[in-house]
Parts: sequence; structure tokens; C-alpha cells
Amino acid sequence: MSRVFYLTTPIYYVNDAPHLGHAYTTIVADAMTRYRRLAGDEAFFLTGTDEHGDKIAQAAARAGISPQALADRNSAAFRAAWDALGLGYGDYIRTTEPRHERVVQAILQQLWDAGEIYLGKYGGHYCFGCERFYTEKEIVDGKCPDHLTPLTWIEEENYFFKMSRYQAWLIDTVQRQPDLIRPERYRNEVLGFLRDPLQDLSISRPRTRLEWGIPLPFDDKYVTYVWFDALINYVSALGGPGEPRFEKFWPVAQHVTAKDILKPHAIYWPCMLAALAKVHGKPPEAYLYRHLNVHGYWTIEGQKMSKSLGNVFAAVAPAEKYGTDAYRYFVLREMVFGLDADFSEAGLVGRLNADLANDLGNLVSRATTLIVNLAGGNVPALPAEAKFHPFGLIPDLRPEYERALAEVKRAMTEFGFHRALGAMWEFIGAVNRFVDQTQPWLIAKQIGRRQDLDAVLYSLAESLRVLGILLSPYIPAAAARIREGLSQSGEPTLADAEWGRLTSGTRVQKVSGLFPRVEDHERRPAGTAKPDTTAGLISIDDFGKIQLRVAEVVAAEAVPKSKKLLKLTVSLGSEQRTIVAGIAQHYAPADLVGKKVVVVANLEAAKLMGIPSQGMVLAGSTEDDGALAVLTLDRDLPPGARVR
Ligand code: ME8
Repeated sequence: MSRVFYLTTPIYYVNDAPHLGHAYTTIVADAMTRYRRLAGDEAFFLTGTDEHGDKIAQAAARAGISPQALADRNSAAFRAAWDALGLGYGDYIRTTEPRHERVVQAILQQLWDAGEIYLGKYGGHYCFGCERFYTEKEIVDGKCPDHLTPLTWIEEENYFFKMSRYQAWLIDTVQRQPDLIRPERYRNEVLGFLRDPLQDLSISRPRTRLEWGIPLPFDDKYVTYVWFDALINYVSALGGPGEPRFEKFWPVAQHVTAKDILKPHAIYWPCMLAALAKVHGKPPEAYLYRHLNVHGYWTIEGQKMSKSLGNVFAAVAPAEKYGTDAYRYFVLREMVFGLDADFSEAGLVGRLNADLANDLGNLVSRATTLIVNLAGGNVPALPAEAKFHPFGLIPDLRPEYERALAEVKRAMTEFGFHRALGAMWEFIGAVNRFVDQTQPWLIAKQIGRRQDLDAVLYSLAESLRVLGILLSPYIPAAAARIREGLSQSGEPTLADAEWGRLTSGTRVQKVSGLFPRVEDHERRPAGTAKPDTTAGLISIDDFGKIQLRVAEVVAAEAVPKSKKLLKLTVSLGSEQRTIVAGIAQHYAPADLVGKKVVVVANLEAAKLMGIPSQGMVLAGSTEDDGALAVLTLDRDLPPGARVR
């Protein structure tokens, strides 16, 4: 029985150009939807643009065009970016479309009629960038915590949604449905917000201040406030309550957003949906979405992505340079869903070369070449008496694969893209080791081992076939090339990714250059000369592997029969270690006791003059070691403190 699956991305503001952050969320939605389709679901995702509000009106005024013209142009830019990246949204909603405005107005009218909305007075600190009021608690030094710009005090009559009355219900619901908001850290954050009393939500702006919005159906001197307009896109795209598409897809709705808009999605939206359900005579959870999936933020080379820093990556730029699959793979693999991650070109190229070119690309080229060269390009039959054994000549890849498949399925139910890809790469590693170990080119030369050769080649072909299916949601173009190389036509399905389904006689062609390596010089912007110290440079990540710590010397003694070595006992706070150091010609043991020095704490243990040494003391010296000084601290720090 086919299930249905409906996922939404945020609708992006049209005052900005599509960048890496927007691309990530949309790639996530695309990969998840492709996966669900592979699993047999009727799946689609919705994306679109958020086009009303002060922000857009102000950007249009700056550009000297009408808000609608600005929205048209920039909404098209988002759409073009997703098309260029091959992201297959099933629907694209714009909040200026009549189909959306109609549903927003219908919902507002119903909530007004039911007494869920009232006219009240509101004064507050407003941020034009965020289009929201901030509470005293949220303000940082009188400024917006997000934009760090001064807030404006605004007092006016506005319409309010009685959100406060849903607080107890919401707390109870979030507690009863542990996977409603996930990962867990965001659920906890939401429960934290809900420990303070929930205010009613201002949902309108007077038209005297803001024209660019949807008029309230019961008072056209006001337009809706951005969140009440924006959040409703998720249901207006389905036609709204009562429409067949709504009835079909809304019960399984899932959202994906970054952590920046957790509060509107985890608090305002469930309360709005509860009120709507009530108006329709249903229990408050009747319209609640299934999951809110929240991811972290991308930084660029360790810094916040921002226009003022000039480090904003256009959404499609990495794909233009390195290919869409490499881009997708990098972002899906690199970001632990829920946590922040860092984007760097060096990081992307590193993974492209290591994981895609080396591990996967080489495997595909090696395996297809072997089948072509040793079996004439036909998948041999799996010999009935093929003896697979974990310690035998021909290891059985099936259990390795089944482990990976199970982990992919588990991980994908909770947006664990990094885990799913990690599991697949474990399998790819196992298949590469399988080739090294079995050496089919040698088996082919040995008399009487035809069946062994067939078993090896069948295993390789089958590994590629299942990879061609399983990788398709993440790196669709490469996966399609693998399937083509194995004459697999038609849409891949997860049901087909069962080990052993490959039929003998299937034609195999060589597939090479799946992911060409990117050499260092290709990465540098054109015109920059290669610095001749490149070979000696290490990245900050490499440096991060070295654990330096403050250590206090608690005892020191000469090492018998050695002129150079001293045996030191040092304290790292929580533990003591023995370190043998070559400094005896410069320090008497007694001079060192009580000193705080710096040690490499994660050095492999070594034996010096028979004494195990667990680390290294840092010292500076002249070229000939004629002068030497142990590094000590300029100011006191406790033993164990990190040095970086
Ligand atoms: O908030 N890292 O639109 P928006 C990861 N219109 N993702 C990022 C990111 C980053 N550095 N920067 C942006 C809005 N994003 C509202 C939403 S929904 C009813 C209305 C992504 O254009 C991420 O998905 O500011 C984030 O939630 C979204 O862009 C915000 O997009």
C-alpha cells in the first residue's frame, strides 16, 4: 500500500538572493522526498517565497520598483536556483498568489467569527529586519539579538490571536509527542520557552504603516502580520481545510526549517492549527503537523554568513564549480542534522576527492572494468556452491550490505542524512577491501577457480547495483550513471535494493570518471600564484588534531645512562603521566619541579631508554640545540587547561 508524504521548506523572503543556507534546506527536502519516493510513497515537497511585509516593501523602495515587481523578480530567482540544482519541488507557492490570499482570509474570518481574534493595544520593541516585536528578555543591549540593530518602540491598535489560551495544551502535546519537534535539543528549547507565560500574538499592522500585505477580511484598515500570512502557506498550497489535497496530505505533513524560525513553527503555528481545528469542531490536535525537523546553521570558514562580511555563497555557486552531486553530498554528509556546520571550499574538495572520487568513483571504475575484462561484460551466474565465509577466500558482502541498508532506513526516518551516508560509505569501504583481498585478476589466472571468480564478480556487480539504487536520493546523477552502467532501466525502488536480485547475463559497461578529482591548483581563484610553501601548510583542522595542554611537573629525575633524557611526572589535573624529555643538558631535575609546562597530550606512547613516555613537552631551541627553553605560562592556569 502506498503511503503519502508531504514535506515543506520555509518560504524564503524575496528581499534576499538565494544562498547556501536556503539551498541546504531545499536540498534536504529534495533528498528526503526522493528517498520516500524510492521507498514507494507518493511524496512531494513544497517550497516557495514569502513576499509581504515591511522588509520587502522597504527593499522595493530602495530598488525604486514596486513591491510586486521586486517579488516577481526575486521569487523567479529562487525558482531558477532550485531548477538549476535539479530540486524537484512538487509545488511552488508565492504568498501574493490569489490561491494563498483566499485561504488566509478564509481562516482569519473563521477565527474572528469564533472569537479567537480581538482588537487590542500593543506597544513593543520592534525590529524591522525580523518583522517582529521583541520581549524585554530577548533584547540584547537594547538591540535586536539577530540583527544587532537598534529596535524601534511602536505603540498601536492591532488585532491579536488568543494564543495564550493554548499554552497548557501545547506543553502537554509537546510532552506527549516526543518526536513532534526534533532533534531533541529543539524540543527542549521549546519547552523552555513555554515555561514563561505565552502572550497573545499580534497578527495585524495598520495599513497606514504597511500597505504591502493581505487585508483582514473583517477590517480592511489592517493587513495581516507576516507570520499569520506566511505560515498558512503550508495549508493554502493544499487548497485549505476541506479540499481533497488537504485531506490527503495534511495528516502526514512535516516541516523542515533552520533553528532561526523555531518559535513561529513550534509555538505560533501549532496554536493557530489548534484554534482552526476547534473552529471546525475537531479536537485541537486534529490539524497538528506530524514533525517539525529543525537543522542548524551553516557558517562559512568559521564565520557567520553575512552580507557585511561579504562571504555569502550564492545558492548555486558550489554546484557550478564542483557539480551538483558533489555539493549535495558535501552538505548532506557534513552537517549533523540539528547542529551547526561549517562550509568551506577546502572541506568540499576534501570530501569530493576522498569520498566521491577515491572511495566511490574508483570502486565503480575498478569493478566495472573487472567485469568487462574478466567476464566479457556479462554478470556471471552466482555459482550454487559459492562458499562465502567471513574468514574464507571470498568474504560475503551481503551482511555488510544489510547492515548499511538497515542503518539507512533507520537514519532516514529522523533526517539523519549524515548517518545514512556514513553507513553507505562503510559498505563502499568493505567492497573496496573485498577487491583488494580477493584480487580477482589473480583468480582469473588460476586453473579450477572459475566459480570463485564468478562469485567475486557477481558480488561486485551486485554491490554496484544496490548502490545505484540506494545512493539515488543523495547523488542522483552519479547513481543514474551507475545504474546505466549495469543496464538497469526504469525508476529505482527500495524494494529492488534487496541483495541477490541481480540476474546473470546482465550487461555491464565500464563506468569511469564518475567524480574526477579536483587538484589543488583548480581550487584557487584564477590568477593567484601557487605559494611555494603549500606543501608545508596545514589546515586549522589539521592543527585541531593536536591536543596541547598545560601540565604541572610534579617530579623529575635523570634517566640512568642517558646524557640527554629526563623522566618527568606531570599532572594534567585529572591524571598523571610519565613523559621522557630530551632536555637534561639544559635543565637540572629540581629546576623543573613545580613548573607549568605545555605538553602534547594525544601523542602516541613511545618507549625511550625502556621508559614508556606518554606525551611530549614543548620547548624552543636554536637550530643546533645549543640553547633550549621549555615553554611555560605567562599567567597561571590550572593543569589540564587546553592550549590552542
Ligand atoms: O525566515 N544555515 O525566510 P528566510 C542554514 N520567510 N540554513 C539557513 C541559513 C544558514 N546560515 N540561512 C538561511 C524566513 N537558512 C521566513 C520563513 S516560513 C513560513 C517563513 C534557511 O528567507 C533556513 O531554512 O530568512 C532558514 O530557516 C531559512 O533559510 C530562512 O529563510
